[in-house]
Amino acid sequence: MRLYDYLPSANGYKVRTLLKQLGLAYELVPVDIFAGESHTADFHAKNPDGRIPVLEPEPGRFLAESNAILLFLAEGTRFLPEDRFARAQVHQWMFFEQNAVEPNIGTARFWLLTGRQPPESDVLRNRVQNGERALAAMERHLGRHTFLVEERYTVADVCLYAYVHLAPEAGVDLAPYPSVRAWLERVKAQPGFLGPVPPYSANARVR
Ligand SMILES: N[C@@H](CCC(=O)N[C@@H](CS)C(=O)NCC(=O)O)C(=O)O
Repeated sequence: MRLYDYLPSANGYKVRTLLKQLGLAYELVPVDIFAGESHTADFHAKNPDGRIPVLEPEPGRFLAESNAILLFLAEGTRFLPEDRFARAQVHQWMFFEQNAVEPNIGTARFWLLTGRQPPESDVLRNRVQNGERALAAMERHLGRHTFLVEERYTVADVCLYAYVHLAPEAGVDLAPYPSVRAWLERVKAQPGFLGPVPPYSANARVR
């Protein structure tokens, strides 16, 4: 199994976390997305969208979209409930992540850390506000639950942890969300958790 990835990506981090927690061996193929390596004809044949992460579970078969990869890997394991409704709740949180968390906290972090937007810009502030709204939703839920689904650690927690724990790097303060902070600690304490997300490479910066 191969994973095409750029290590500072939190989308890739989700996948690498689950691979480690499942004890699955894989070959990491580094892709320098800031040198255009994800927009070659060869890479577009793996993911027409030209983004990492991409999993090659067997030679010549490619799967993109971090959450699709997570669900593929989690199938038949303790990370994905069998009950239909509980599975749908896992999907609910993973759709929420791609809709409300990643485009706001993830994009604000990317812009800030790579100099693509100044902290005071209106577009950045808008992403920060939407990120805060997402964290407020999680706070309401996690005030009553230990994990996102069924009071147990699932692939939804692996997924949401990736960008939520990086919120401060996006200019989003986690102080107003004590239940989210307590949940982050519970997730981080899971056996086999990965260390920190590596910093962006120098070629990611525009100024
Ligand atoms: N929704 C996708 C987003 C993937 C994504 O945005 N990947 C970024 C790195 S975090 C990338 O490869 N960017 C390169 C590009 O857009 O050219 C996922 O969850 O996998």
